[in-house]
Order: sequence, then C-alpha cells, then structure tokens
Amino acid sequence: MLDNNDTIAAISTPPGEGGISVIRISGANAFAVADHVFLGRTKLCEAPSHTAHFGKIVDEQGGLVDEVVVVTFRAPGSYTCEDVVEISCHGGYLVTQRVLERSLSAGARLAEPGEFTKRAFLNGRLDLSQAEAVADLIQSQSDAAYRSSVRQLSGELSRKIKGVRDELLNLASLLELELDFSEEDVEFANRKALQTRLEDAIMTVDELLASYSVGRVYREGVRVTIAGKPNAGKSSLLNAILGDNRAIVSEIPGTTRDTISERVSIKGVLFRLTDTAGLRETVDKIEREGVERAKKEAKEADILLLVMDLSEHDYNGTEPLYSELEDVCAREGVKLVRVWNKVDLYRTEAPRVPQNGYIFYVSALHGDGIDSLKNGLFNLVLGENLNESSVVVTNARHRDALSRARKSLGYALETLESGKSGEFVALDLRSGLNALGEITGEITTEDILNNIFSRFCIGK
Ligand SMILES: Nc1nc2c(ncn2[C@@H]2O[C@H](COP(=O)(O)OP(=O)(O)OP(=O)(O)O)[C@@H](O)[C@H]2O)c(=O)[nH]1
Ligand SMILES: [Mg+2]
Repeated sequence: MLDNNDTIAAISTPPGEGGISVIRISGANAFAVADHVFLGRTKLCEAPSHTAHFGKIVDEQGGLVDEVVVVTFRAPGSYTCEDVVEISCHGGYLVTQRVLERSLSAGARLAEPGEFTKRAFLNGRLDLSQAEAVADLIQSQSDAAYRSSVRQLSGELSRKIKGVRDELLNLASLLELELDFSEEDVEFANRKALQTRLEDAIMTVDELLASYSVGRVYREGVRVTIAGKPNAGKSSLLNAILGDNRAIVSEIPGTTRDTISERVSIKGVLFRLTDTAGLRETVDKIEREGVERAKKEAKEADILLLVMDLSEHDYNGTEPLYSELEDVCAREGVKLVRVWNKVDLYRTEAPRVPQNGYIFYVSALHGDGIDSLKNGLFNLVLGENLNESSVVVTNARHRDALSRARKSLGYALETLESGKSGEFVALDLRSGLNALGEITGEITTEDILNNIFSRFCIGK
C-alpha cells in the first residue's frame, strides 16, 4: 500500500528538450529535501510561501548540477495542500534527471502516476470528479473535450450531483425519522410530496445519463468510416473533408489497399475519418483482405459514409454490397449517410435519387457540397443534444455510478407508490446515495482510486 504521508518527487514536465523543466516535491519534508540539494541566498525552510529563489543544485561533493529557480508553496496553499517545492531547471533530459535523482537521494520517494493529484483529492482540495477532470484536461484532443473538462474541473458536475444527493439525503432522513416514532404511527412526510421530490431527482439523473452520448463524443470523437465501391471517390472525399491531399487518388479502381485514418475537427468536435479499400468481390487476395477490413471498420464506426458514384447510375439500391453494409449499420447501430459523389459531371442539375435517411450530393474533386456534408455530420451526432449550458457526463465510471443510482431510485419510487413502510424506501434511497457518492468520491475504495490515478502521467 502507498504511504500517503511521505515526501514525493517527480518531473512534472514532458521528457525531451525545452526551455525549462520542473521537478515537483511534495510532502512534510519537501523543504528539508530541497534545502539539502539547493544552495541559494536564503534557506528555503525559512522562506515564506509563494516566493521564488535563484540558486544552484549541487551534488554530494558540492559540484554544480544546474542553476535553478525554486518556488515555494506552504501547506495548505499548494496543489496538494502539502508543503510543495518546485524546482525549475534547464530543460534537458539529463539535467532534469540529475536534479530529480538529487531530490530522491535527499529523502524523497519517486511519485506514482497521478500521486500529486491523488493527494489533492485526499486532502480535500478537489473532489474525485474534479481530479478526473485534470486527467481529461491534459489528454483532451479537441476543443469540445477541452471545454467539457474545464467545466468539470470547475465543479459543475459535482454541484449537480451534490444537489441531487442533498435532496435524497433529506428524503431519507425524513423517512428514517418516522421509524423512531413508529409506535405512534406518524407520517412526517407527505407521501405525495415525497413522490414528487423523488421523481424530480430521478429526472435529473436521467438527464445526466442521457448526456453521456454527447460526452463520449466530446472525449473520444466521432468515428467515421468511408466505404463504397472502387473508384467511387472515397479517398477524394477524405481529402476534401481534410482539406489536404492525404490519400492517394487515381482513376485506377483499387487504389486504396489499406485503411487510412485521419483526424479532423468540425466545429471543435474531433472526427476520426477512416478511408477504406473499395468494396467488391474480387479474386485478388490482397484486395479481398481490404474488403474484409472495410466491413470490419464499418462495424466499429459511429457513422458510415457510403460513397456512390452518381455517374454510374447504380443507385437503385439493390446492390448486394450496399445492402450488406446497410445490414451491418442497422445491426450495430451505426448511422448510415449516403454520399452521392461527382455531381460536377452533370452540367445541369444532377439527378436526385429518392432514398430514405441522410443523403448528400457532393463533388469531392471540386469541393461542392463538402461544407454542408461537414455540417450534416456534426448535426447528426450533436445537433439536438448540444445545449451549451447543460452539464455533460463524459466519464464511463460516472455513467456506471449514475445507472446504479437510477436503478435504486426507481425501486425507491416503486416502493413508495406501493404504500410500503418508509424504511424500505429509505433503504433504496441510501443505496442510490452511495452510488452517487462514488462520483464525487464521498464513497470510495482504494481500488477505485488506483484505477483512476493510474491513468495520470507521473508528475501530475
Ligand atoms: N469528376 C469527378 N471525379 C472524381 C470526383 N471524385 C473523385 N473523382 C475521380 O475518381 C477517381 C477515383 O477517385 P478515388 O478517390 O481514388 O476513388 P476511391 O473510391 O478512393 O477508389 P479506390 O481507392 O480505388 O477504391 C479519380 O480519378 C478521381 O479524380 C468528383 O467529385 N468528380
Ligand atoms: Mg481510395
């Protein structure tokens, strides 16, 4: 088991070369450890909090390791709420390593991944969902992911959860109070009013659960697979959406042999586009492999872009390959978008193909219709669900806890409606409360914590 009281140290900046690197030391002996290796005008243990000190890091023989600036933070006014010293040295791999080694030989222990943030949580500076937001913030790869983690870090989700918990706690206490007076057969709580309040709480939990589909999109992005027959213009479409000549395009069918994946941001949301080999039954072994891969890619997508060549007039929709893909989509819950390509070949208006679902007409070669396709993709995943002010659940652990809470609250409501004794209702309310408490960390286990903080990098 980890000792949460010793003094830890780690490099908090990424490895490699840069202007500076920061070594962070936290714990009761942070100042003593730093004083052991640092020579400056003042002793750090005598320095006030939040001050910067120029000086040297020296080795055992007093030789120069590096010239540095040290910043002091005294408990509880630091990231971890403990005494913290941050040493900014020159940003090179070796020099940073040496400064860290000196701190370790002076009595600090190398920090585990996320251990600084874990201490911030254990010492009450952040709740658990905020601590998780720190990792999300660091790892966010799109504007949407970044914005939602900043909001979670500021405690928006926590406040919402706390609101529901307070309400449920209230209800549970009322019901439990009745038990103390059970001899007298009193009802402190009006059953009808209780029911309404419980229903409100359930509605909030349901809203949070529903927001997860948006949350996942924020975090992981949207997976889009581009499929279609050889030469339909799939690679051209990928290039047009990216605004870049990423994939090789040629008039020879079967140009794309392997899948190509690229990322693009549409209105701040990350889309992962995968171009695949043209789908057709072939004898060529390599191409056959590509076809299989394309089908597999389609299965794993959120959206399938089925590209069809308008000039080939093969739009009666009875093609076995197309129906195969439609089946895959229907079975796996993948949204199917039909893209009719090469509209530029029609000098007058291109033929409109009567079909259900999402349909776009584009020219991948000239760019017509690409913007509206991009907008369409965005609206397809986020359009109706996007409300800037609503709290979004982005984390699978939170969703799991919310579903368990939802179940318990559902039972509580049923029990209440059936007119059973308040103690049974209170029991279900309590388990709902516990599940919600796991999100913010009021209820937690060492396992949950290890799981969460092992996702962090060392030094955070
Ligand atoms: N006129 C016209 N030609 C296009 C359009 N889009 C693609 N093409 C042409 O169609 C041919 C095939 O394009 P690709 O993008 O390589 O097609 P693909 O679907 O990736 O083909 P494979 O990789 O072989 O399966 C190329 O000659 C493109 O220039 C378009 O909108 N209009
Ligand atoms: Mg191609």
